[in-house]
Amino acid sequence: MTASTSLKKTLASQDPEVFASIQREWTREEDGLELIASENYASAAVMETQGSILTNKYAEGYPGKRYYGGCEFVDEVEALAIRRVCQIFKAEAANVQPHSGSQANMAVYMALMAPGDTLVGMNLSHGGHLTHGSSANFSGKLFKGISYGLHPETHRLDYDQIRDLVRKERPKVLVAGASAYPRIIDFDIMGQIARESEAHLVVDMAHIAGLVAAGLHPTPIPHATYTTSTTHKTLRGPRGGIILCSQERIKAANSLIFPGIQGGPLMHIIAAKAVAFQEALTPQFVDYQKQVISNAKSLAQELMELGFKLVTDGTENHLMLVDLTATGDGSISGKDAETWLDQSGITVNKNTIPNEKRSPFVTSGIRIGVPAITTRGMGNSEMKQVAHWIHQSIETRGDTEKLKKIRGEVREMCHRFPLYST
Ligand code: DSN
Repeated sequence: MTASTSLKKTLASQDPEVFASIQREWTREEDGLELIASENYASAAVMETQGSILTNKYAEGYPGKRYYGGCEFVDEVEALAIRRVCQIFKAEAANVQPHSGSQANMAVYMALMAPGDTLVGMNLSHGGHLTHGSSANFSGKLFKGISYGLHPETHRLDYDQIRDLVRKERPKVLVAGASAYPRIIDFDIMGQIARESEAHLVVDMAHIAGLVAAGLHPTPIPHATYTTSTTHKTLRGPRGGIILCSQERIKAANSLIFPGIQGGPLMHIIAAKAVAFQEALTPQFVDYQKQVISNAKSLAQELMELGFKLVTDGTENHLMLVDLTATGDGSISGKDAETWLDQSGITVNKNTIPNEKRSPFVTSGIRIGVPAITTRGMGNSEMKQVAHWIHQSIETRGDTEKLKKIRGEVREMCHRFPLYST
């Protein structure tokens, strides 16, 4: 038995409590429909790398320029990760050390702004992200966060309104990107709007990075001063962040990540990013992303045929937003739907919708994404079934017996699509 195989067998005997929680989570993921738009199933190779011996190594600095000895092998994996991610996105330079998307955003903001400078980003309640200038987040505390919303009728980005706002506020940074927007974002126009007002465009492509990698969503790279992303959503890698930019801009980003805001890089995660990036360079990955878009369209279509109202009446990416104010008498909240669906083995998150009247803890919508169920092999015909289960679960209005019955059917279908075959 090698050292690495014997390591795998130690947890159950050494720490049965943690082991049991992991087993329960395994069963939950295996038995249920994971429809959280930001989640996915990393490959076995990615997970194996995350659990590797590289977790032991301190490597503050960058390949070839570390503050510790013994970095020759972690240098190799970090250089591989950088090379592969630049190849995927046709970027000149990359930093693969951000522990998260949030830290990637913090670094690029600090590279471009001083405290108190103005940042314009998408309103959180319209589908933006906390790190795009929310007052609850560092981005709205260190900087003056001003937000743009969606067009009040079309619920799409209103580029004229964004241009007017940027002209008026003269921000240092305009942020494009969203965590709950079902349509293509025009990065070309966003770049023009930023440049016209001498602002920098920062694109946070965390949600759509996999689609961009596959050439199925327009790339932000030529338009943005910095592009950031997480690596675990549609990109399907380990949990973490990246920054992409030109050669000219990488020095500032590097020194903001380390020593600016982070200490030692997570070398086991960086190695796992390299593994995921290699996966993203395969034709199978492009096929997967095509299926993600196709599944999202099928699910959206079926939900609409069942009478649900979707924000913007459809989707062009991996997610959709159900506006529950148009369901029945409008009394069902996002929180109700999330709870009932959970009891059916269908995991979604409650989500604010444009012109939201309820609190973010209750909301009037749910966000549904298909990256995870597409990874496990489900296709267009399964999407129709999923739509019916969502409809039936909400129709039960919380009847536990009916929800239990749906849960059994969901489990049965999930077992036909095992998560990991080994
Ligand atoms: N929490 C992520 C999401 O669900 O969209 C964004 O960081």
